[in-house]
Amino acid sequence: MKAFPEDFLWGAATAAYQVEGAYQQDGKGLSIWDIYSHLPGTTYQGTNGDRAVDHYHRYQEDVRLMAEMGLKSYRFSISWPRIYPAGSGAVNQQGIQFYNDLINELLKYGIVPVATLYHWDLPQALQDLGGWENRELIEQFGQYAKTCFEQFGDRVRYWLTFNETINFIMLGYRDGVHPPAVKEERRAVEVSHIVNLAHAQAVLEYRKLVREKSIAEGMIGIAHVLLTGFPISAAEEDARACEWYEEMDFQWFYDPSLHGRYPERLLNYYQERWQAPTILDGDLALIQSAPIDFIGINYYQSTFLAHNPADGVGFAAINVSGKKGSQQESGIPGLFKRVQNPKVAYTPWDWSIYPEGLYQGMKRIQERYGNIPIMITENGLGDKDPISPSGEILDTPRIDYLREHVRWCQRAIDEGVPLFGYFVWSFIDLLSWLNGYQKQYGLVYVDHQNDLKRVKKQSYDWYRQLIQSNGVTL
Ligand code: BGP
Repeated sequence: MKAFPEDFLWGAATAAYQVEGAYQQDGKGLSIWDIYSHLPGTTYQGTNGDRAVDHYHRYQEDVRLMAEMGLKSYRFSISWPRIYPAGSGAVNQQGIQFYNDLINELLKYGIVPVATLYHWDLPQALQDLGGWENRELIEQFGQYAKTCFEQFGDRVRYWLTFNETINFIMLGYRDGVHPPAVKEERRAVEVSHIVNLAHAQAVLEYRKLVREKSIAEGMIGIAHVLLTGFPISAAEEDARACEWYEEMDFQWFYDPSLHGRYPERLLNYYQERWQAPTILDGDLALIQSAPIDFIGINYYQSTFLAHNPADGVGFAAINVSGKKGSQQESGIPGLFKRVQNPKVAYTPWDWSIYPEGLYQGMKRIQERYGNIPIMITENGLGDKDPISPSGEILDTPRIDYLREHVRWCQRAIDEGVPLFGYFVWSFIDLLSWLNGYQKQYGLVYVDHQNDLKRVKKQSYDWYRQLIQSNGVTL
């Protein structure tokens, strides 16, 4: 294969709650996940991030492993309650210190830091004030973002405001399986608007600091899920179902970030059905005033859609027995339903393996939003990796998965898609929100029976070679 662009960012990603641990250490406040995961029956076998993989204490070893792999970039998230234990007010200097140390360690090896401000761990203190349903969070998030830009913006040049707004909103407020465990779609729709305003506020804070030359100019964006939709058949009614799905799961989240508005048909649908979201004077102007520099996309799977009669299926209950987001038989009566595609392979968690969907999704982004630079902020395979008698972690299915997706990336670049980075989810085996430690994504294995010892997987070596050859070994 031919080489990728010279400065292509080959990376890997994690998120604070899933790796750090030290959940009550050095002044950190509690997050909604610290509370929620301790409630009975919320996560797989009661697993939580109290200790996670102890990255907080082992970050130097982890960064060394990244450097040895030749990683060009590392995406991590900043824990809001580590910076502001009470959500706002006093800054926790030890929290600042930790991220300063991590960033400096990365830079020591020439690894480019990419920081996400919100990967779902809201300070519990802010949840107690109503969480994302309270408009005060727009200001609070802006303030938290500003603090991060001021503290780290001299060294961090790539920023993501939010990770996957669709997931923490829909799983948290519609399906009730993430905190705050609400099951009211109307409230999910309200929250999606408030979160868009908070995102815009953070982008404006960033622009202001850059304008004032308080920090160097970098790029700011948001990471959205890409769940490319395909009609299951050539039937007209399945195509219409797919259009509705794309509006709900794709455009509703991407349009405000990239067009500064909501898709009209769906906005009318929500207004009629839920009288939501409540859009106040000035809201849309705020969203419009904050264009982003790049879009982050998290791609794992595609979705196949079929027509759903008015008395059809509702949302699938997402359980904690190990399967999150099983695509079968969930949907909206009258609009669409998700179905399994018999021609496509599925992971043990029923996620479709469809590398072409990544390419098609990027083409759709380009078609709808023009040449916005794209960073693939997550892509990876959740699996149970066997271990050989000699202790080797056998994860060739992960290598196959990654290779095929990277191939489609190359084709997209060849055809003019402005893709500039690719981040494997995840750098290391970490806590899967609802699935504990049994659903592995990492290039590095963590032995929970042996003091969290790190072991390189086959995929670690494969990725190292890929990076070294800049894609040529494909
Ligand atoms: C994304 C999240 C990640 C990660 C990944 C895998 O939605 O941004 O944090 O968890 O999905 O999901 P899971 O662990 O549920 O398999």
